[in-house]
Amino acid sequence: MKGISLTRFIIQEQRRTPGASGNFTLLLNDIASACKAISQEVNRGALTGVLGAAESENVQGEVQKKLGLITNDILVNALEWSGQVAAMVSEETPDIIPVPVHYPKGKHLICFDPLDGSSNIDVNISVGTIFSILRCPSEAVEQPTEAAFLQPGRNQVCAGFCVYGPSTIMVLTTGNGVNGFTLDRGVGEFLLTHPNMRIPEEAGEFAINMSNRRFWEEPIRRYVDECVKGTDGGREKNFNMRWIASMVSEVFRILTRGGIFMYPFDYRNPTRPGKLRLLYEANPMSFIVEQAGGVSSTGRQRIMDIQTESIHQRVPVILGTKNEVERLESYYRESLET
Ligand code: P6P
Repeated sequence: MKGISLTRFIIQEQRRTPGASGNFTLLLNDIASACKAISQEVNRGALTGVLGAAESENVQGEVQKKLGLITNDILVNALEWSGQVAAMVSEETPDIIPVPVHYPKGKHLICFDPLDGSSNIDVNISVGTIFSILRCPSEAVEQPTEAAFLQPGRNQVCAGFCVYGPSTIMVLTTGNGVNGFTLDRGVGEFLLTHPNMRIPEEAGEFAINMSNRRFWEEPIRRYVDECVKGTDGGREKNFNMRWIASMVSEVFRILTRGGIFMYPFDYRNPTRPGKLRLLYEANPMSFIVEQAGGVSSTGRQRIMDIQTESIHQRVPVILGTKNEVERLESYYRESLET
C-alpha cells in the first residue's frame, strides 16, 4: 500500500516469488542507495563544481560530463562489492566492467546509463539513471565476457529508472507491473507513491525532436504531421507536443498521462539505426512501458525481441500509448507495401 518503503516493497515481492533467495533484494537495495547518492550530487549541482564537461569522450564520441563520470563511479562502487553481479555495462565505459577479483561475483548482469539526459545538467533540466538487470549465463559468471550481455530484452528480470526532477522518483518493474517510489529526503527512503502505474488508453501528446523532421522516414513524417494538424488533418483530436531531451522525464510523463515518445532512425547518419542504446535505454524503458500496458517498437518490430549484437548497439525507439504506437506501426507496414 502507498507509503511503504522500497525495501519493504521489495521484500514483499520476494516473499511472493517461490524460491527467491533474497539476493535480488540486496541488489535492488544497492541500486536504490546509489540513486540516493546520485540524487544528492545532482541536487547540489553547481554548489559542488560538478557541472560542465570533463576532458574525455565516451565510446559514442560524445563529450562526457563531469557529473556523468561521478555518477558512473557511484553506481560501479555500489554494485561491484555487492556479490550479486557478475559484470556491468555502462554508457560511460567502452568495455564491460568486470567485478574486481577481491569481490564475490553474483548471477546478475546489470546495464545502466548512469546519467541519462546529462546534456541537460548545465541548464538545470531533469536527468535520470536507467538500469536493466539480466541473468548471467551460469557458465559465464566467473569469467563474463561481452557475449553474456548479448541477450534480447525479453530476458530482463528487472528494469527501472530514477528521475532526478522536482522530486526524485524511482520507477521499477520486476515483471509484475510498474511501481513508483518518491525519495523522502527526511528519512532517506524511497516511499511507494505511484502503485501499479498504467499508461492511459488515450494520448494527447507526442514527443519527438522536430528539428530532425527533414531527416525522417515517411511513416514518422506522416504520423507527426497528422498530430500537428489534429482535427484539421483527419485526427479525431488535437495534440500537444513535448520534447524535454531527457528520456526518463518523457517516459515518466507517458506513464502518468499517456502519450508517444519517438526517437526514430533518421538520415542524418544513415549507417546509424537510431540514437538510443538498446541495452541500457531502449530495453529497460520497453520493459517498463509494456508492463504498464503500453507498446515499445522500432516501428518495424518489438524492441524486446531484438537480438542484441553489441553492448552499445543503437536502435530506433517508438514507445507509449498502445493505440498510438500501433497506428504508427501500421504506417510502417503500409510504406513497405508501396
Ligand atoms: P536530442 C539524452 O541525451 C538522450 O539520450 C535521451 O534521454 C533523450 O530523449 C535524447 O537523447 C535527446 O536527444 O537529439 O534531442 O538531444
